[in-house]
Amino acid sequence: MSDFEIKKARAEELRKELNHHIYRYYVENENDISDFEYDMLMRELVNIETDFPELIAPDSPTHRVGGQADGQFQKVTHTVKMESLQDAFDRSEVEDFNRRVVDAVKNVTYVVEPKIDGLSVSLEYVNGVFTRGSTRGDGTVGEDITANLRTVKSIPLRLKTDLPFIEVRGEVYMPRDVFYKIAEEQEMSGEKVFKNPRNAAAGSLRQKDPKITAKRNLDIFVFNIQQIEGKELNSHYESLQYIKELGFKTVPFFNRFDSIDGVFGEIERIGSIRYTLPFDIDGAVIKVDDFSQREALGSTAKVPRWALAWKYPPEEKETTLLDVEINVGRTGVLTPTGIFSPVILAGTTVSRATLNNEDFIKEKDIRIGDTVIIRKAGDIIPEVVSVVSHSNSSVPFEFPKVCPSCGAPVFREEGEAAIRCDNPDCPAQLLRILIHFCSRDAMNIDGMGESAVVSLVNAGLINSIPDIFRLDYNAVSRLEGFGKKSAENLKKSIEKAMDNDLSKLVFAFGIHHIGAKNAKLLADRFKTLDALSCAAKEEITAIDGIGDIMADSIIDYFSLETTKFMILQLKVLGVNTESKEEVTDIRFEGLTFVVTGTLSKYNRKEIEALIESYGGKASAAVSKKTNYVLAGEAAGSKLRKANELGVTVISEEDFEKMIAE
Ligand code: 0OX
Repeated sequence: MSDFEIKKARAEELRKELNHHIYRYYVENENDISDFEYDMLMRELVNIETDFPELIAPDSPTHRVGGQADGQFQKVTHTVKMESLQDAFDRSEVEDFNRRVVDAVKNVTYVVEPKIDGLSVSLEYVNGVFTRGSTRGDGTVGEDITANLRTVKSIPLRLKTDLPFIEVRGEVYMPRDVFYKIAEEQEMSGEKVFKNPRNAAAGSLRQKDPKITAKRNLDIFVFNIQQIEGKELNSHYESLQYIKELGFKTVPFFNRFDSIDGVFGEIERIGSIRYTLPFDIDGAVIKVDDFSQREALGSTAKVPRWALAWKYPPEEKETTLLDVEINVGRTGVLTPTGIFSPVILAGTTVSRATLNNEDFIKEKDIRIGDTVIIRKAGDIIPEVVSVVSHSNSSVPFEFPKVCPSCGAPVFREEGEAAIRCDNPDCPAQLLRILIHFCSRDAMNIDGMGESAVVSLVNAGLINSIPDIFRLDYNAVSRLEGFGKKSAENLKKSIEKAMDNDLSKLVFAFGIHHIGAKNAKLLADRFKTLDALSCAAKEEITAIDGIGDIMADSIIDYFSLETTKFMILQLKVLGVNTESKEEVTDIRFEGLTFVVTGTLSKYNRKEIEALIESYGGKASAAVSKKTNYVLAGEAAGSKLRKANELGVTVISEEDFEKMIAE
């Protein structure tokens, strides 16, 4: 045997072995080898694939860490529609559904399974190998997210049986503990925080770079066979058992009932364990089991007549309002938070909920000592639903007349629900201002998330915006939770932020009514902070999109002595206060390129990025709409198609001339 043949055989052996361990661990929750042994096997396979890239098979577990970014998601037309479900919110709707079913078919058996709150995807396998994964999209057309789905460890890359073809459907989700961990990390680093596990799963699956998806620890439950060749199945229950045999992780439980009372019992049972599950479910799905009965029932234009989704109402609990805490936000708004006797709600202990504003408290007549009903909106954010009873001694809640942080009088502007403190030196506002200043959409200072800012302010190292740019990094490195390395990294990110474009700085100031988009308009128009800070109202309102209220707010902000002093310090410290006019060359705007074959100077990612940097679109498929096919060495079918359709074919050299012109 040649060296290549030996390596080929070994790579196959390693693939099988690693895929088996991945299945044991991620599907069956069993662990047969140590992490070290696993890493050694994986390293051996990576080495072989690096030496012989032609040995990289579609079912190689090396795809699990995320391959090259594809740039964009291709459209996928689903041969079998990915139908949605009819929802039911009360008992009578389930009874109506059952009546319609039993009127049409005899001796019905239902399968009831939990409804996973994630994202529906389709997985296709040709001869047992995972070939394509796509989103549901609108049910008919979704997007190809194969590279991202390969990183989901419980999705088998090769099935246990080499069926000619199978397409299954499942729900990709993020386990709740993973979501809380990622949300905490996002909060720490000042990034935008995912709202709930479902959004987190959606955001992770839509990543352009599969390496990021790979880090998100997504999981899947498979619940349907969309198409199959090479196997006869007669019922849903049978097919769920079969897909389990193929190596998929099926919905965690599915039970059969031959009466609607049995179905109601199961709905209740699932409801009672709902919050003990480590993932979110938003209902239970009731499905007719027998495939021939399903066929007789058929589908409407939108949903199958043989299935129904029972939706659980949000869990509500009674508790006592112990206190109302008033927090002062970045713009000086006082927000009331209710402090309650702790209760477990949707799986976590809740003891705080926002009371929104003065009007909300008045409308519901919420008083300290009240017995209230609370729930979690979208199963995440706690809110007060209603007051059950006032305590004997209770009095209506009075909103404070002075700021709880600085003691300055607070006021409520006409037409606004918010009560504000407008003392620019208010310490509570300072904290919020600093957090906003450093946040991602503002100055984007890595390592200066909320908790870092709080630590630095509490340690007395930062008392104003300019203090950020004169931080004593030795002192930072001695603070708990920082250390030398983090202090060095922080220094680098702050130095980088000093060079930010003016628009970021203007947004970072947190001027009332000025969002990121308006900050950009202002920076583009005035070019320097000096020009903006002494602009006349008419000059400001002359900008399309900026009205009177915003202009007044800008003028008020820049006329404050504290603002003037801050700008002076920022300039002395070397913070950029000018607009960096980016000269963007968009010579390829409106043009679509398809790259095929091997180029001598660029890999696929680099050439596509180059096309896009000039405003062009890099597409994977040749069509009549393609403007240029950039063909390299050994170009194949795409080049043929371009010639057939009469699309202009250019060489790498032609392309370089186009950008050099
Ligand atoms: C779920 C889930 C979603 C199959 C045919 C109609 C709807 N989110 O857990 N959908 C379905 O069924 C599809 N089952 C589920 N368990």
